[in-house]
Amino acid sequence: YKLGPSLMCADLGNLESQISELDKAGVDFYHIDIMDGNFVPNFTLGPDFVRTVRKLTDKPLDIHLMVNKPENYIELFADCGADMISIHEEATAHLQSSLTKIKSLGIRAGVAINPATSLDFLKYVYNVTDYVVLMTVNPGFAGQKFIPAMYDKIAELHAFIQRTGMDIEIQVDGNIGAGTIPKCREAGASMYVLGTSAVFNDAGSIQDNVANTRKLFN
Ligand code: S6P
Ligand code: MG
Repeated sequence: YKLGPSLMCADLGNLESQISELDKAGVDFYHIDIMDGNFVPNFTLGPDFVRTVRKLTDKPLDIHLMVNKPENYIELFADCGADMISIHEEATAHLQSSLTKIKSLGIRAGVAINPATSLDFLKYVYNVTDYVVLMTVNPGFAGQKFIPAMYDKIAELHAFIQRTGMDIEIQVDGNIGAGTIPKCREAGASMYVLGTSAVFNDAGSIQDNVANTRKLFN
Protein backbone atom coordinates (compact mmCIF):
# COMPACT_ATOMS: atom_id res chain seq x y z
CA TYR A 1 0.00 0.00 0.00
CA LYS A 2 1.02 3.62 -0.52
CA LEU A 3 0.13 6.73 1.46
CA GLY A 4 -0.26 10.14 -0.19
CA PRO A 5 -1.16 13.25 1.76
CA SER A 6 -3.62 15.59 0.04
CA LEU A 7 -1.89 18.95 0.05
CA MET A 8 -5.06 21.04 -0.25
CA CYS A 9 -5.56 20.07 3.41
CA ALA A 10 -2.08 21.19 4.51
CA ASP A 11 -1.32 24.40 6.35
CA LEU A 12 -0.30 26.32 3.23
CA GLY A 13 1.31 29.13 5.22
CA ASN A 14 3.86 26.58 6.41
CA LEU A 15 4.15 24.49 3.27
CA GLU A 16 7.89 23.95 3.44
CA SER A 17 7.88 22.60 7.00
CA GLN A 18 4.73 20.55 6.38
CA ILE A 19 6.38 18.83 3.41
CA SER A 20 9.61 18.27 5.26
CA GLU A 21 7.64 16.61 8.12
CA LEU A 22 5.71 14.48 5.65
CA ASP A 23 8.91 13.49 3.85
CA LYS A 24 10.41 12.45 7.19
CA ALA A 25 7.27 10.51 8.03
CA GLY A 26 7.96 8.48 4.90
CA VAL A 27 4.86 9.20 2.82
CA ASP A 28 4.95 7.64 -0.64
CA PHE A 29 3.57 10.40 -2.86
CA TYR A 30 1.87 13.80 -2.75
CA HIS A 31 -1.71 14.19 -3.97
CA ILE A 32 -2.45 17.64 -5.40
CA ASP A 33 -6.07 18.58 -6.15
CA ILE A 34 -6.73 20.89 -9.07
CA MET A 35 -10.29 22.26 -9.45
CA ASP A 36 -11.73 24.60 -12.06
CA GLY A 37 -14.93 25.91 -10.46
CA ASN A 38 -16.75 24.21 -13.32
CA PHE A 39 -16.41 20.43 -13.17
CA VAL A 40 -16.65 20.86 -9.39
CA PRO A 41 -18.06 23.88 -7.52
CA ASN A 42 -14.80 24.93 -5.89
CA PHE A 43 -11.26 26.13 -6.59
CA THR A 44 -8.05 24.87 -5.05
CA LEU A 45 -4.46 24.66 -6.18
CA GLY A 46 -2.86 25.34 -9.53
CA PRO A 47 0.27 24.96 -11.64
CA ASP A 48 2.38 27.44 -9.64
CA PHE A 49 1.68 25.45 -6.49
CA VAL A 50 2.80 22.24 -8.22
CA ARG A 51 6.05 23.92 -9.32
CA THR A 52 6.66 25.07 -5.74
CA VAL A 53 6.09 21.59 -4.31
CA ARG A 54 8.35 20.14 -7.01
CA LYS A 55 11.23 22.17 -5.56
CA LEU A 56 10.51 20.99 -2.01
CA THR A 57 10.48 17.19 -2.45
CA ASP A 58 11.73 14.37 -4.64
CA LYS A 59 8.69 12.20 -3.99
CA PRO A 60 6.20 11.51 -6.79
CA LEU A 61 3.61 14.25 -7.38
CA ASP A 62 0.14 12.91 -8.14
CA ILE A 63 -2.05 15.50 -9.83
CA HIS A 64 -5.82 14.98 -9.52
CA LEU A 65 -7.45 17.07 -12.22
CA MET A 66 -11.06 17.89 -11.31
CA VAL A 67 -11.48 20.05 -14.39
CA ASN A 68 -13.49 19.90 -17.60
CA LYS A 69 -11.54 19.05 -20.75
CA PRO A 70 -8.45 17.89 -18.82
CA GLU A 71 -6.79 17.01 -22.14
CA ASN A 72 -6.04 20.74 -22.54
CA TYR A 73 -3.87 20.85 -19.41
CA ILE A 74 -1.78 17.69 -19.57
CA GLU A 75 1.36 19.31 -21.02
CA LEU A 76 1.04 22.17 -18.54
CA PHE A 77 1.14 19.86 -15.53
CA ALA A 78 3.80 17.67 -17.10
CA ASP A 79 5.93 20.79 -17.34
CA CYS A 80 5.27 21.54 -13.64
CA GLY A 81 6.87 18.24 -12.66
CA ALA A 82 3.95 15.82 -12.38
CA ASP A 83 4.80 12.11 -12.05
CA MET A 84 1.19 10.95 -12.10
CA ILE A 85 -1.91 12.63 -13.51
CA SER A 86 -5.48 11.48 -13.03
CA ILE A 87 -8.33 12.83 -15.13
CA HIS A 88 -12.06 12.34 -14.61
CA GLU A 89 -13.87 9.98 -16.92
CA GLU A 90 -16.89 12.31 -16.68
CA ALA A 91 -14.89 15.38 -17.71
CA THR A 92 -13.50 14.34 -21.09
CA ALA A 93 -15.09 13.16 -24.31
CA HIS A 94 -11.72 11.65 -25.22
CA LEU A 95 -10.66 9.42 -22.36
CA GLN A 96 -8.56 7.01 -24.40
CA SER A 97 -6.60 9.68 -26.25
CA SER A 98 -6.14 11.77 -23.09
CA LEU A 99 -4.65 8.80 -21.24
CA THR A 100 -2.46 7.99 -24.21
CA LYS A 101 -1.22 11.59 -24.18
CA ILE A 102 -0.34 11.40 -20.47
CA LYS A 103 1.59 8.17 -20.97
CA SER A 104 3.41 9.50 -24.02
CA LEU A 105 4.92 12.16 -21.73
CA GLY A 106 6.33 9.46 -19.44
CA ILE A 107 3.75 10.15 -16.72
CA ARG A 108 1.62 7.52 -14.98
CA ALA A 109 -1.99 7.85 -16.10
CA GLY A 110 -5.00 7.60 -13.81
CA VAL A 111 -8.75 7.66 -14.35
CA ALA A 112 -10.76 9.22 -11.53
CA ILE A 113 -14.46 8.48 -11.23
CA ASN A 114 -17.26 10.01 -9.19
CA PRO A 115 -19.20 7.82 -6.76
CA ALA A 116 -22.09 7.21 -9.22
CA THR A 117 -19.89 6.39 -12.24
CA SER A 118 -19.61 2.74 -13.22
CA LEU A 119 -16.39 0.83 -13.80
CA ASP A 120 -17.33 -0.19 -17.36
CA PHE A 121 -14.92 2.22 -19.07
CA LEU A 122 -11.93 0.25 -17.80
CA LYS A 123 -12.33 -2.67 -20.17
CA TYR A 124 -11.69 -0.31 -23.09
CA VAL A 125 -8.76 1.67 -21.69
CA TYR A 126 -6.95 -0.70 -19.32
CA ASN A 127 -3.82 -0.80 -21.46
CA VAL A 128 -3.34 2.98 -21.06
CA THR A 129 -4.39 3.14 -17.38
CA ASP A 130 -1.93 2.83 -14.49
CA TYR A 131 -4.35 3.58 -11.66
CA VAL A 132 -8.02 4.19 -11.01
CA VAL A 133 -9.05 6.83 -8.48
CA LEU A 134 -12.27 5.78 -6.81
CA MET A 135 -13.81 8.90 -5.29
CA THR A 136 -15.34 7.82 -2.02
CA VAL A 137 -16.97 11.24 -1.59
CA ASN A 138 -18.28 13.61 -4.27
CA PRO A 139 -15.26 15.61 -5.44
CA GLY A 140 -14.92 19.29 -4.57
CA PHE A 141 -14.34 19.50 -0.84
CA ALA A 142 -12.32 18.03 1.99
CA GLY A 143 -13.96 16.93 5.23
CA GLN A 144 -16.92 15.00 3.77
CA LYS A 145 -18.36 11.63 4.77
CA PHE A 146 -17.40 8.37 3.08
CA ILE A 147 -20.20 6.94 0.90
CA PRO A 148 -20.64 3.36 2.18
CA ALA A 149 -21.57 1.90 -1.22
CA MET A 150 -17.98 2.59 -2.26
CA TYR A 151 -16.65 -0.41 -0.34
CA ASP A 152 -18.38 -2.76 -2.76
CA LYS A 153 -17.13 -0.68 -5.68
CA ILE A 154 -13.53 -1.08 -4.50
CA ALA A 155 -14.08 -4.82 -4.14
CA GLU A 156 -15.66 -5.03 -7.61
CA LEU A 157 -12.73 -3.20 -9.19
CA HIS A 158 -10.25 -5.32 -7.26
CA ALA A 159 -11.93 -8.53 -8.41
CA PHE A 160 -11.94 -7.34 -12.03
CA ILE A 161 -8.24 -6.47 -11.90
CA GLN A 162 -7.38 -9.83 -10.32
CA ARG A 163 -9.47 -11.78 -12.80
CA THR A 164 -7.95 -10.10 -15.82
CA GLY A 165 -4.41 -9.89 -14.45
CA MET A 166 -4.16 -6.16 -15.16
CA ASP A 167 -1.38 -4.10 -13.63
CA ILE A 168 -3.55 -1.32 -12.21
CA GLU A 169 -3.51 0.30 -8.78
CA ILE A 170 -6.65 1.31 -6.88
CA GLN A 171 -6.47 4.74 -5.28
CA VAL A 172 -9.17 5.78 -2.81
CA ASP A 173 -9.86 9.47 -2.19
CA GLY A 174 -12.27 11.00 0.31
CA ASN A 175 -12.60 10.60 4.10
CA ILE A 176 -9.79 8.05 4.23
CA GLY A 177 -8.82 7.49 7.87
CA ALA A 178 -9.09 5.20 10.87
CA GLY A 179 -12.83 4.73 10.38
CA THR A 180 -12.57 3.67 6.73
CA ILE A 181 -9.08 2.32 6.01
CA PRO A 182 -9.62 -1.19 7.44
CA LYS A 183 -12.59 -1.83 5.14
CA CYS A 184 -10.90 -0.19 2.12
CA ARG A 185 -7.96 -2.47 2.69
CA GLU A 186 -10.13 -5.52 2.97
CA ALA A 187 -11.82 -4.51 -0.30
CA GLY A 188 -8.46 -4.23 -2.08
CA ALA A 189 -7.44 -0.55 -2.28
CA SER A 190 -3.70 0.04 -2.66
CA MET A 191 -3.16 3.84 -2.66
CA TYR A 192 -4.63 5.98 0.09
CA VAL A 193 -5.14 9.74 -0.18
CA LEU A 194 -4.85 11.25 3.29
CA GLY A 195 -6.60 14.53 4.06
CA THR A 196 -8.24 15.97 7.16
CA SER A 197 -9.46 12.55 8.32
CA ALA A 198 -6.02 10.98 8.69
CA VAL A 199 -3.24 13.55 8.74
CA PHE A 200 -4.21 17.21 8.78
CA ASN A 201 -6.07 17.44 12.09
CA ASP A 202 -5.45 18.22 15.73
CA ALA A 203 -5.16 14.60 16.91
CA GLY A 204 -1.37 14.83 16.84
CA SER A 205 1.61 16.11 14.91
CA ILE A 206 1.86 15.28 11.22
CA GLN A 207 4.46 12.62 11.97
CA ASP A 208 2.32 11.04 14.72
CA ASN A 209 -0.74 11.07 12.50
CA VAL A 210 1.12 9.36 9.64
CA ALA A 211 2.59 6.80 12.06
CA ASN A 212 -0.86 6.08 13.52
CA THR A 213 -2.32 5.71 10.04
CA ARG A 214 0.42 3.25 9.17
CA LYS A 215 -0.54 1.11 12.17
CA LEU A 216 -3.92 0.51 10.55
CA PHE A 217 -2.08 -1.57 7.92
CA ASN A 218 -0.30 -3.88 10.36
C1 S6P B 1 -11.82 16.13 -2.86
C2 S6P B 1 -10.37 15.95 -3.19
C3 S6P B 1 -9.68 15.10 -2.15
C4 S6P B 1 -9.62 15.75 -0.78
C5 S6P B 1 -9.50 14.68 0.29
C6 S6P B 1 -9.53 15.26 1.64
O1 S6P B 1 -12.48 16.73 -3.88
O2 S6P B 1 -10.22 15.30 -4.43
O3 S6P B 1 -8.40 14.72 -2.57
O4 S6P B 1 -8.53 16.61 -0.69
O5 S6P B 1 -10.56 13.82 0.13
O6 S6P B 1 -9.52 14.26 2.60
P1 S6P B 1 -10.63 14.24 3.75
O7 S6P B 1 -10.13 13.25 4.75
O8 S6P B 1 -10.72 15.62 4.30
O9 S6P B 1 -11.90 13.81 3.07
MG1 MG C 1 -8.27 14.38 -4.75
